[in-house]
Amino acid sequence: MESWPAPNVPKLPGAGLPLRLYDTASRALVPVGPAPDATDRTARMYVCGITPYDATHLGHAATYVTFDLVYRTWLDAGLDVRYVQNVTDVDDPLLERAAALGVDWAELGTRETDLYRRDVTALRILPPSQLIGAVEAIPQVSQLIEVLRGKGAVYEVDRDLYFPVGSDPRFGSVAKLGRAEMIALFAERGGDPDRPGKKDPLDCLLWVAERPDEPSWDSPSGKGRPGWHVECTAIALRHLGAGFDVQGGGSDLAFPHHEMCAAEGQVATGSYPFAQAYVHAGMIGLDGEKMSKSLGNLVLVSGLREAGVEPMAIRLAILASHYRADRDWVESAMAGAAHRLARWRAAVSRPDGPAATATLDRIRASLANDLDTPEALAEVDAWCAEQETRGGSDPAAPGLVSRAVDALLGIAL
Ligand code: 5CA
Ligand code: ZN
Repeated sequence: MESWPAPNVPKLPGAGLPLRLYDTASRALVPVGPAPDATDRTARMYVCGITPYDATHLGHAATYVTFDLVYRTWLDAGLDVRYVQNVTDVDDPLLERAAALGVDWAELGTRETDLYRRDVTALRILPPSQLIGAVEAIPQVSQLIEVLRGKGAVYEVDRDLYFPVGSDPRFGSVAKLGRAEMIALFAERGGDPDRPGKKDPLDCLLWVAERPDEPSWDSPSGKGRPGWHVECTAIALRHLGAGFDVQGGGSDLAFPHHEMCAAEGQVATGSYPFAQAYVHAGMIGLDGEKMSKSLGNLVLVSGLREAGVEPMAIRLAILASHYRADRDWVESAMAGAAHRLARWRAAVSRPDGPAATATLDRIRASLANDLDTPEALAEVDAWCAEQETRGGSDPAAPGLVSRAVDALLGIAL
């Protein structure tokens, strides 16, 4: 499907550093992207996209800003980036929401996806190389199910098709949870551990057979629609290939979603790992609860924009804390971010200032170290403080800071 317009990314002198990120599977900081001596200079990333029924709340925004920084850091290091994102434009939560609202599911999906495009454009998030809807990926999903069937990794329960997690000896290696915890999270996050007829409570749906009043498509498995996890497995394998560099999303996706994607992908291709690293952003909450439509505690990017909040201040507020921290959205963060933005703008609008090459080096080092944005912001603050107190005589410095903040943090001053 159509992506969104790309903001300009200014060129910076020199080159950025190789990026290290925290990998959920190995529970350690690992280098991500091609090794410095690799001949293929393309970094490959898949980030789980929205289910278009409650876009775009600040939790979504924080997660996509996080992976936007991964993209920008890779570009700065001189890499090519192939970035794929999906839109889950058919799935139970979307169909349920559409039914509750009395609107057509496809219309709801289109409307919310359009709103998402506008919000991420305003936040200066770089568009993925490909934005792929679940509906348009149905041929790839069907194909993948046939491959799994050929490996004996598909069975039927009342016409629905399931993936037996036991077919992957590495199942569990992404989130590394105990069985009781896996079953509890599976039930909480869209799974059906108690359905009679399943071989293992954790087996996940691959194909939902046609149901009354629900959309369905033809496939070798009969009429129906894709299950959730296999959508991302199929899109990632088709557009990035097995063993791509980063699978990303919020931490709510580590289990079951990324675990299931990995298991399906590993069984289908016979190779391990499905992704080199699994990177997860913390949850944004409000008053101690995860932000989500079901809890009715959403702060929408579009709502803030309508209230006159500048998108760059929203972005700066997100960057003020580390991406992996679960955190509450607090009203006061916006005031702090607006103040910081005004201060940065004043500092770079002078004709000269203190030399900024070392500031650029330190911003690069902070980002390369698991996207330490609080540290990166502190470096810009420090340069501004110097500008305010002593000033400087380097006519190139304000422009360099402005371009660094734009290229690396996505903040247009
Ligand atoms: N369509 C699936 C992924 S294939 C999905 O999870 N959609 S979503 O709309 O629920 O979430 C979209 C992205 O935002 C996911 O990466 C999810 O992990 C992330 N996300 C959802 N809620 C929050 C939150 N409160 N804080 C941070 N990230 C969130
Ligand atoms: Zn996904």
